[in-house]
Amino acid sequence: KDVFNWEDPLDLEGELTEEERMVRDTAKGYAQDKLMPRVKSAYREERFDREIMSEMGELGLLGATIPEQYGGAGLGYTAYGLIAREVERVDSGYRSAMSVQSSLVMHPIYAYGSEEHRKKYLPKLSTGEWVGCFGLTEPDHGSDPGSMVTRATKVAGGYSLTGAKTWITNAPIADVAVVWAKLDDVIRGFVVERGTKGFSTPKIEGKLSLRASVTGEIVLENAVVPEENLLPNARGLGGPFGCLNRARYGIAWGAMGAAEFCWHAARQYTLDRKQFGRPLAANQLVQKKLADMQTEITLGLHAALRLGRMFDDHREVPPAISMLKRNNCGKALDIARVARDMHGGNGISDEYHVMRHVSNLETVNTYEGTHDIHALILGRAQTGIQAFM
Ligand code: TGC
Ligand code: FAD
Repeated sequence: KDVFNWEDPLDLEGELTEEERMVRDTAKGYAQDKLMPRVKSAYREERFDREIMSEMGELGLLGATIPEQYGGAGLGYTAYGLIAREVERVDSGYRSAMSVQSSLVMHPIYAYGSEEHRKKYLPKLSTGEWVGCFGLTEPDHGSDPGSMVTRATKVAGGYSLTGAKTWITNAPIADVAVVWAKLDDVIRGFVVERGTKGFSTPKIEGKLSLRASVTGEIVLENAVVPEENLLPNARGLGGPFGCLNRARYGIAWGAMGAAEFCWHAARQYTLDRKQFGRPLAANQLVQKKLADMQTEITLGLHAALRLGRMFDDHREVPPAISMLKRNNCGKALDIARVARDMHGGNGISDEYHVMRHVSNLETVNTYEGTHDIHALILGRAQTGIQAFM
């Protein structure tokens, strides 16, 4: 007879293929052995170790869904989600680095680029030899990227780009940027390489969240890119959103990884710590909190798995992605805050890691569409009425 497994009450493990479990184990081993030992100092020093990209590349964790002929691992979306979960169990910033490279840089080059683009960029991005970033958000246009003011103008032999992007993950260390700009009022994607005159990526300092990830601006001052750097197969907002669909899906898994860390830490801490002569875990209030965490995480993971299977069958639909990005991020943030509280004073120390997850999840709840923007997407999808303005 089956016994109840408190860590996996609905047997997620049993739903995975042999290959998916192997990928998960590789990602988990790497994250625990190589990322966990460096995260505390990286967070304190607001530092992203560049070699992480090469390490992930070596293990096939970058561009996992990209076909092998371009250097990807040729895996399915469930496997990609499992990677995100294991990496974010350590730190959301490390998952950010992985998902920007995979979903926001390699995917558009693969899906919207020419064969030459694929051959030129994807192999180097998959090994981590090159780092990429994705420039959509602007200083005055975040939730409403359709109003962007960055412009591309046709010039002899190419396009001249002018504008500014901000809050761009990996920008300061990027070798290549996928930049979205309006050409004749239509949003188009451009590949901008480091070294292009008029292209700079100043670092944003002083973040109190996602400190182990590097974030910057992209400044474009008449930056001229060759004609062939225009991605031919993307026109309109559907271009960047096709990438965001994949990254948002990965975040739905990743946020649950961070939440699982916090739940397991809170359980162990309250079993070990005694007050009033008995373990904290012996109190009804504490057990209720653990039960709520267990329930929300189990539901969130199984929903993410279902969405992964829909992606693998090419049946994913954007509002369903919004639902899980929104719900799993919101629940993860709630869980991390409660876990922090259950650690008492120790909970604010980086020794226990939960406060770092709380702080990170504030960003995760905001980027790739805020919690409320995804509510409006869902509201529109069920009423037919758009309430953005
Ligand atoms: P709307 O009228 O809704 O759509 C305009 C066009 O875009 C198409 N579209 C989509 N296509 C594919 N997938 C989706 N999810 C799509 N959503 C929209 C739509 O079909 C339409 O196409 P067409 O051909 O008819 O023109 O546009 P809107 O301007 O009303 O959009 C409103 C809204 C709120 C839905 C949208 O702008 C939004 O989602 N805002 C949030 C912005 C956002 O998510 N930014 C993310 C920046 S990147 C980032 O945060 C990376 S962090 C990475 C990390 O570190 O991990
Ligand atoms: P705003 O759009 O100004 O929103 C502020 C508040 O108003 C939010 O609570 C929002 O929900 C609310 N709001 C906005 N519109 C409405 C409305 N119509 N109705 C009700 N409420 C509304 N972007 C990239 O392009 N690439 C990246 O790699 C990237 N990485 C990031 C990394 C970090 C660390 C951070 C913090 C952000 C990153 N972003 C990136 C930007 C991110 O996507 C935006 O911050 C996000 O989309 C929100 O935009 P905003 O910050 O301009 O907030």
